[in-house]
Amino acid sequence: MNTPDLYRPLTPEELGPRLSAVPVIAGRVGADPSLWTVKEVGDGNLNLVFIVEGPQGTVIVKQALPYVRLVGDSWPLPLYRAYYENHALVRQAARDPGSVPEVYHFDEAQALIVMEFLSPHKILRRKLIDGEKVAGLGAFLGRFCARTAFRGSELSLKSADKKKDVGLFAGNVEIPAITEALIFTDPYYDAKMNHHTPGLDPVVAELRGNPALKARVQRMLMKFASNTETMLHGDLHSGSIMSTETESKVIDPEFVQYGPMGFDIGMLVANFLMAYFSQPAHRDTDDLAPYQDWILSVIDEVFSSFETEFRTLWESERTGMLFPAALFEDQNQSSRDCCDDLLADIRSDALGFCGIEMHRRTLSLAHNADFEEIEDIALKCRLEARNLAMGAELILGTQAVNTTASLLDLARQFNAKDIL
Ligand code: SR1
Ligand code: MG
Repeated sequence: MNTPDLYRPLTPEELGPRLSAVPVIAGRVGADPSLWTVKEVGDGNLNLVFIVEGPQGTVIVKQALPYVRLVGDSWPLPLYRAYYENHALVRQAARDPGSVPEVYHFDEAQALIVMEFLSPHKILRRKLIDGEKVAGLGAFLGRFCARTAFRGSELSLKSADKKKDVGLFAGNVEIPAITEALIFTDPYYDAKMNHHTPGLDPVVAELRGNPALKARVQRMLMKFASNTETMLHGDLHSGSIMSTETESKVIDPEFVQYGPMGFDIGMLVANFLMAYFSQPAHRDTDDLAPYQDWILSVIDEVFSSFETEFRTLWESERTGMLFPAALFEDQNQSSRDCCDDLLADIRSDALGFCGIEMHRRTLSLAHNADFEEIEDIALKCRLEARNLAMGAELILGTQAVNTTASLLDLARQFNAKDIL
């Protein structure tokens, strides 16, 4: 594990000499660090990120800071999260080859990961705000969620291996604690670091004044904290995806933990829905409807590709202790209904997590650029109110949303509603 006394946040000037001594990095970037350019480009909530460019190539260096960058050193955060992120990247690469950046080097003492520089990829959230499309996006993400969910669970892994892995990742305690507070708890009371657009007060008061909603959220938190079905990415939003026009990669799994299978897909869909609801502020009238339709088509693809891939893996890779062939196929009984039931449960969990993520991004500490970049505050308020109201509907489940078509329909209904 980390030796914190050796650690210090590195400057761009220090990185060259340090990394050129690592043969695998010198081989990728060039042997002479005086010919390298190193820029710190991190704009996320937690870490330093450097682009290191040399005559032979470019790499990305991500170094954990001992505190939350978004807040400052008043909120310390353990460096060991880089250790777990490295382990998560290795597992994701094995479970869905090509889906994540390749790791070239991990320096545990410096909490530093050197990895593949993705170019000309852009952060997906930026592309969604800018109205850019990505071919195959939903299919890729649905497959990623299915492969990591299935192959990280006891449907596939040997039970002893999975339990050992749960033990390993259980050490990443402060990171899930962020999610437990910022996502599941803070939005529903007047927590210290919260902020929201002032005009939203009546909608916020309604949410916080609804014990049934808070009870549902707490049940979802219980699942999140206590259910170790599979290894999650843990923070799968559109800022954790980088895309070109035709290719996407998933980055930043430092929120990795074992948790319920529906969590990643629920977070992901929430971020597409928020992109959808924010579009009237980012598009001209002519482009608006077609682009919003495209976002909904991505959600549709995410679910269908998730379910298709999950079913394929169910048929071909069910090698763990769960639903063994000995109980079904070997006795000439189909297990297809078991798979359908499990998928229905995953979808139902996903929609609950989705609604909660939609709430936290407008009420808690960490908001998203989709809404934050809207300068017209009255418009921002109207769009955020639609997002909050749909989130509540998904959490409470008063309307049956058991197909993707009904989910997309619900989004269209809220997109046309004047909540405020
Ligand atoms: C204090 S960290 C805030 C948020 O940033 C990360 O990307 C996670 O989404 C976390 O909830
Ligand atoms: Mg991140």
